[in-house]
Formats: sequence, C-alpha cells, structure tokens
Amino acid sequence: MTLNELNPKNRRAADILIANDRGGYTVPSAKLYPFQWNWDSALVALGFSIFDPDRAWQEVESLLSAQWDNGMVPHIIFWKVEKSYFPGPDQWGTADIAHNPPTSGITQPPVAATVIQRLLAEDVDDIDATRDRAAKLLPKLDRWHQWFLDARDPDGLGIVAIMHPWESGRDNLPDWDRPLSFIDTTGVGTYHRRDTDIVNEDERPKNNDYDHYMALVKFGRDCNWDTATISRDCPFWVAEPGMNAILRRAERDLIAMAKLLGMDDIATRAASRLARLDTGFEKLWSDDVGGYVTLDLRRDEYATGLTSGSWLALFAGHVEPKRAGKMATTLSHWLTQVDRGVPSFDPNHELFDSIRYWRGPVWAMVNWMIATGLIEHGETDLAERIRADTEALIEQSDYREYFCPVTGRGGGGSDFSWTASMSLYWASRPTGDVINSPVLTPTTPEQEAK
Ligand code: 9WN
Repeated sequence: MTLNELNPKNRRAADILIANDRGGYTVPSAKLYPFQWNWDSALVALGFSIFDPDRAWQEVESLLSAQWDNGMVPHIIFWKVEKSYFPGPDQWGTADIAHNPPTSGITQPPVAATVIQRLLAEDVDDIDATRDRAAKLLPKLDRWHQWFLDARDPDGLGIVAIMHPWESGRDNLPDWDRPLSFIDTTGVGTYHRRDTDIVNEDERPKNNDYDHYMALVKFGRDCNWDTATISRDCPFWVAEPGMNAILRRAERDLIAMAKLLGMDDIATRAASRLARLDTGFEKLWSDDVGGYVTLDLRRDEYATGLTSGSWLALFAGHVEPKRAGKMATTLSHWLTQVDRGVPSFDPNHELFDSIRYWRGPVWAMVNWMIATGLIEHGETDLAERIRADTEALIEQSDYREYFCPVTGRGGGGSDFSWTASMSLYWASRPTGDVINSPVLTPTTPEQEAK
C-alpha cells in the first residue's frame, strides 16, 4: 500500500512516523526521546512496513548496526548530540566500547527477530532481495541472543536476568521496588532530570526511583560494563517474564527464518538456546500469585503481582491448554476492573497506579504482543477486545505514549512512534487480517516438531 492509499486515520499515523524519522532511524517521540531506542525501533519497523517496506528494513538494519563486539545490541543509540535527554553518553561512559556512535550500556527486550520474521513473511515483489537482506541480519540476531545467555544467564538457569529496570523496557514496575530498595544510592550525587521538564511529574517515575537508576548506571560504568562483574556483583539482578517471553519468541522466530534461508548452524544454535529457555521459564511460575511473575535472583524472592509481562507467556510459545485457559480467565477478570485494557500492572493490587508510567497504564505495543499470543492459543474474542480497546484509546486520546486504563486519558510523550506504528500495523485492522497474516512461526508442539 502506498502512502496516498492510506485512509485519513492511518495517514496521520504514517505522518507521525515520517516526522519522527531522522534518516534511517526513528526517534520514539521528538522532544522526550530524541535518539534511537532498541525495542521502539523494532516495533516501529512494523508500521513502516505498511507503506514503505524498504524503510522498515532500514530501521532494523540501523538498530543492529550498533551491536557491540560482545554481541549486545544497546538500548539507546546516541546518533546525534542532543542535550534534552538524561542520562546521555557521558553518564553511560561507553565511548571506548561502543565505537561510534556512543550508546547506553544495557540492552532491551529483543523483539527485533520477531519483527524481521514478519518483514520477511510479507508478500513482496523481489523475494530474493528481501531474503538477502534478512540473511545479513540473522548472524547479528544469533550473536545477540547468545549474549543474553552468556551475559545474563551465566549459571545456566534458563532465565535471563536484567541488571537495570530499563533493560526490561518497563521502567518503574512495582516489581522493582523491593529489589531496588537494597541498593546504596549515596554515590549518585546531584543531577538534573530532563523528562519532568517535558512531562507531568505524576506520569513519570519518582526521584527516588531515578536515584536507584543512576546508581545502577554508575555501577555499570565503574566496571566498564564488564558482563562477568555485572552478573557476579550487580546489586540488581532480577528475572522477569516479559523479557524472557520476548526472548523465547525471538528464538522461535529466528529458527523459522534460519530454516527458511538454509542457515542451519543458526537454526541449531537457536534451538538449543530455546530448549534451555523454555525449561527455565517455568521457574517464573508462582502458585501463590497464580501466574508468571518476576523473580529476584539475589534473594530468591517472587514478586507479589501479575504484570502485563505475565501474559506474554502466551506470546513466547505454546502454553498447555489448561494453563492458557486459566490465564485467559484471569486476564478477562482484569478487564472487568478497568474501562480499557490491558493495564501494565494488576488493577486489584494495592500498588496499582492508573497513570504513573508502568504501574498501571496501557501500552499499545504490549497489547499487540498479548493479543498475538491469545490468537495463537485460540482466544480470539479476548484478542479482539484488546485490539478494539487499543483502537478506542488512540481514537479518544491520540497517539500518546500510553493510556490510563480507567479514564482513557493519554500520558507521557505525544505523537509517539510505537503507538502510531501499532495503530497502522494492527489496532486499526480487524482481527481477521491479523489471523490471516503470513506468519511462519509454528505455534503448536506438533508444528514445531516438523
Ligand atoms: C529509558 C523510549 C523508552 C522505552 C521504554 C520506556 C521509556 C526510557 C525513559 O522510554 O524508557 O529507557 O527515559 O523513561 O519505559 O520502554 O523504550 O520510548
């Protein structure tokens, strides 16, 4: 579809992506986030794929071009000097490691493989050129996914840890409160946050959270982002279902692509990693909470609430029908507690906060992943409710960073890239379209065995 063929609503979403395009990469939101962010970029490529497939490929190519020598793909790439965001390159101190341009020192959920697999499955004129493009990216994905196990699961538990809340992409989730409370923040010093110059304070993490974020940035910088030191000594070392589910899905999608492209070594390595991750994921199940929850690996302590990341178990791979049904029932119950879903945190929990960032609000791209997992488990009505809720929230409050599940009010940044992208790619399309989209990844054990 060309730009001119889009209906007015989709045209406006496309115009947001075009306005946020900085030439080969897209900023999440012009003022608030003026660089390339990892999972934002991957998800934004899906929106571009609707009207400019070449630009969609460029987005993932520029992201993966910033890969470190050790395989990590960083969470922010500072392509240009820009003072409006804190913490910038000086605080991360990666100039010697990241070559050029500087980057942050941590990663983010590796949704890129899933996105590339979808770009590859699109019906295009020149299939050979598209396959060549994908074939160049697969070794990078393979190295990044391997980095996750080497750097973030050196003990072979089958669950990868995060060393900073920002690695999860869900910055101030209540799950981090207790693990963060053990961190000494005395060496952090004074600094000036930039986010609260742009966005209301009640929509952002609190200053106390920021002190802890900066203490962890300092820890990483002081050890020069050495992965062995981080896994051994980092005071924050937590495994959470969102990151682990997205990585499992990414491995599955990488295997599908590698098989299609005849890259057997990559398929074999990814399958072996996936077996370890599939088994390990069960460690995140809590009978007490009734779902997959965060585990503080330093204290062997489970979080007390379900989060939107808990539902991503359905996106990760096959969940046996009884458990998948139970999850769908609990999720349906959540949706009776709010006007529009899916809240990022359990709306029945005492720490639920409907407008403060990741402590309650709805995020369009998380909804897409949850709905995809639901469809793959036969829960199409629930998936359709989530799609329709996402579309309605955008209709009511425009392309904001996130939405209040109770009132539908928008929060955080405006003209937000991943919200526009998810609207174009998914929320403004009937579920039937999504079900019939050409996805290669097997979703049942029988298909997987083939
Ligand atoms: C820190 C860009 C990013 C998203 C994250 C979201 C927020 C940054 C911040 O914005 O995080 O990485 O400064 O708050 O939590 O998911 O990738 O949109």
